Amino acid sequence: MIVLKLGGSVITDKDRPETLDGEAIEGAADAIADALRNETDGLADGLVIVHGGGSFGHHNASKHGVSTTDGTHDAAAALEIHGAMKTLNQFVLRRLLERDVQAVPVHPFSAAHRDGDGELELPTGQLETLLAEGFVPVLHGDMVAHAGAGATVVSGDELVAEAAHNLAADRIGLCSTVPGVLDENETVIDRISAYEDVASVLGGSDATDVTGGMAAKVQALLDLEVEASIFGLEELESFLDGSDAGTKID
Ligand code: IP8
Repeated sequence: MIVLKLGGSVITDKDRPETLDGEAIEGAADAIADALRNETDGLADGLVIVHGGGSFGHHNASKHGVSTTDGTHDAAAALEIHGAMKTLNQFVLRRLLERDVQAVPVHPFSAAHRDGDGELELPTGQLETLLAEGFVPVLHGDMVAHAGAGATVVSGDELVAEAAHNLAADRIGLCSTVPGVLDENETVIDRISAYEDVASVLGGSDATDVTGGMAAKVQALLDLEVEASIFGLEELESFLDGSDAGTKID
């Protein structure tokens, strides 16, 4: 089983509020539909898709001062952020459905929560049942109930890590705007096994991103037992095929 994240910056124009990157989202949907049709390696037990926010959700969260740690008790603020993410989710679902991918939404606000230590809890019964029934669950960065903090943001990356761990995924793919993790010469690093090896070259995200950039992604993936890859959209097909794509993190 594969957990695939479509980066928010890949499928949206991150510099213009609530704007899709139509070509990118269509390209991603094509690659996913082809892989499922051809039953490529690793997809026999299904596919879970998670997408980020990009130009949806992040600016709403910034406006309300909400992050993964700073919460809100204002339901209107929570709904505005959740609503933006649901809008993007609908766009993604529609592109997949047009290609006969049996994609259905799973909204984390209605499924997950954080405990008093901020730890994310994502129950798996719903995902397991959807997978067993042949659906492709599509989750997204969202708001979640947070004990002691109201509601906070949950990032797509956190959901990927939690879903992959709980469902014992075979592989994780993070489809990003860059072809992999880059070294100081802008060359893709083939493999990362320890954070110290890359600490000096990893910076934050350029645009507004309340949930962290490449450093946070690599750290979270290193903490997991599951093999992960970070790659660009042009390598999504290879990743789904089971071939090497971008940077492998294990
Ligand atoms: O783009 C964040 O998801 P991400 C979603 O995966 C919100 O960090 C609500 C800002």
